[in-house]
Amino acid sequence: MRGSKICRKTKETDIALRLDIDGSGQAEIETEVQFLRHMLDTLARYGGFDLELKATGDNDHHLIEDVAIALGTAFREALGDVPVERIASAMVPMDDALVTVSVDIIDRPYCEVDCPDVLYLHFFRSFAMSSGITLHGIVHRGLDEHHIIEATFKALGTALRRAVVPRESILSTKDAVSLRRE
Ligand SMILES: [Mn+2]
Repeated sequence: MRGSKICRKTKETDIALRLDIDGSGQAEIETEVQFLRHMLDTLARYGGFDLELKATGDNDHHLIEDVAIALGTAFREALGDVPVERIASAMVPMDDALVTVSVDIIDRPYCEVDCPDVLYLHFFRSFAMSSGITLHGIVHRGLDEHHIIEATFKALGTALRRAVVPRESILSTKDAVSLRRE
């Protein structure tokens, strides 16, 4: 099992997180923001990750940002040095919304995601920066913000599930690219 545990406590937030990348999509999430719970549950389910999270914060911005940082850090640690498929995409429809997410699991943190909500845009950016992945998200169409954000989390989970599949050798024209900071 590729997994990791993170405890992250600041004056603003208190987060305990356990992530198993080779899980079965089970999430146990305790936090006061109902929509964040719903999105993390969606991410875990579509990603095939097992995720346990307890998080409190002094406001929604700090909570959502720090959960994303903890999750990204856990993701990076859980992957370790095992070569993976790296690049994957998923296009996900959800009622009126149609969203594509593409990821590259490589130490080139970048985030360009269309997101109608600034807090969840912050989530995606913080996740990309702390995990080190390249993350793009395109909203092809959509009317309902909830559907657009939820479709983006489904697409992110699906793309990550495809990208973390182990492979025999490292996919790169460079030599070994390690995700671990030495
Ligand atoms: Mn912030």
